[in-house]
Amino acid sequence: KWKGEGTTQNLESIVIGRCYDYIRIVNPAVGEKNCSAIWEAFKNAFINKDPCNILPDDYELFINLSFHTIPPNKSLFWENNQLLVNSFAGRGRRYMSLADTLFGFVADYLTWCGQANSTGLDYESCPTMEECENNAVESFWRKASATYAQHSSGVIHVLLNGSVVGGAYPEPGFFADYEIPNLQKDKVSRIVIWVVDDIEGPDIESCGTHTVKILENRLKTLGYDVTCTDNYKSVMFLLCLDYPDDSKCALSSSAPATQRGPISSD
Ligand code: ENP
Repeated sequence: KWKGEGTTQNLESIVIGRCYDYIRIVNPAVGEKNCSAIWEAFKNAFINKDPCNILPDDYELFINLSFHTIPPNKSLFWENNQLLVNSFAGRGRRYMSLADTLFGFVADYLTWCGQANSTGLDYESCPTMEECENNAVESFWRKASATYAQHSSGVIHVLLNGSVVGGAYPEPGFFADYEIPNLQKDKVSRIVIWVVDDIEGPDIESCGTHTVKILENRLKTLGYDVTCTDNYKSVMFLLCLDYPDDSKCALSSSAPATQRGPISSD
């Protein structure tokens, strides 16, 4: 009856399995967590309720049970480049995006919803944002985003896509609406913005232009120390893995000489 995809099959096994994978293998530093209680709290946020009347705070217990601290200088916010962020973050090894925290990890790429007057999940269809914004998935990410931003500290990183038409910094968007407002000014030392174009994509936005300029101005007005870099090299190297022959991926021919530096006397 809804326009969106239904609940992911085997949701319970996936959430509980991902929880154990996270606490035992991906990031044991978070310590002991009760994965079955985390699943129950997750499910109780939306089962037996009108699927269009789920609020972020319905996930409060889920967040309390799955919460852990986020290492300083490791937060990575983003828009419009989920796959790139997944590999760049390296499951928390390089950066810890929301999907690399336990509370984001268990839900990443999944769909879920319940139904009024039934304790069952709806595997046929779930409401889209157009049908109602207070749906189970949207409210989950609103709560998770706000929590993630509140607990981010040190140098904050933001990876934006300079090749998208709708704006590298979309408004409305999770970063604009739930993350920036929840950053704790006294815990954040600096905000580093990276605007990276797709290798074969157009260069629509850059630091200092269009929506990136709007973002830079907003953050500066809020009192943050902001820097912005176009086509940050580390991210480019990762993208270039799939386009080794593209001209944007050529390693500069002067590089070896530069690296060798001045002729040494020994
Ligand atoms: P999209 O639309 O590119 O990608 C949405 C996909 O990313 C969904 O599969 C979603 O899982 C998963 N996902 C991972 N983290 C988030 C998330 N954090 N979030 C919403 N979906 C997330 O991404 P969006 O909607 O623009 O969100 C980007 C936001 O993520 C940025 O604000 C960034 O800073 C933040 P599922 O379960 O829905 O399939 C917050 C909102 O980390």
